[in-house]
Amino acid sequence: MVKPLAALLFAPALLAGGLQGPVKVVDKHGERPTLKDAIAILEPLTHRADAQKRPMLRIRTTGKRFVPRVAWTTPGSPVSFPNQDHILHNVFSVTPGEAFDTGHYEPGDAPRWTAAKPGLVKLYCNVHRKMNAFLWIVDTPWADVLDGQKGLDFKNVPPGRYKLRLWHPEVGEKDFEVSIGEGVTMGNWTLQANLPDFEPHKNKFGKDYPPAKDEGNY
Ligand SMILES: [Cu+2]
Repeated sequence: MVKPLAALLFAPALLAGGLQGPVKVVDKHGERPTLKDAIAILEPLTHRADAQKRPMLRIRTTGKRFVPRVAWTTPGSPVSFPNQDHILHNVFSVTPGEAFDTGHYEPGDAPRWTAAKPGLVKLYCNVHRKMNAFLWIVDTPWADVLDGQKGLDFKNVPPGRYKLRLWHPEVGEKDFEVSIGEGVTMGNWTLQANLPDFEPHKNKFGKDYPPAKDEGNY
């Protein structure tokens, strides 16, 4: 029986679907043992599902790294950058529409920022050339960083058509269209990692980073 579209539009809360299945990241050495830094975002194509405001997302600087390196939140939700090192950091983004600059900040400080619009924000540190992080701003309730998991497991997803976006720093974005029915819809996805682990970038002034005295400490 064909369901009238109106039923899908107005009754999604009554029907609980789901999307599950393994995700693999493969490179020239074969399948990677972990999905570290992979993220999955599920966006409805056939109905609206508004993203909720999220609690404070903390992206720590520790050991001259951002932790987590890949994260997500929603437009208007707060983000902070606690400095847990014993040195100064300076987080910035030059992503169009999401540019910001914390300036230098001390150990123990945690400057705050709020994302405006959906998209990928690339975060760097103006002091440390090799620090990078990726923050997805998503306008959907369904997003998940896949670290420590074998694959997707989205629950409480109303039936309908969705765009599934899978992303990893060394893969880029791969989009899939999926139809989710009542009950759990299964799938499996393979991502090819063939981009460099570290994308070269300029500092916040658009210049090359000066040679760092402590480059050997990474
Ligand atoms: Cu830094």
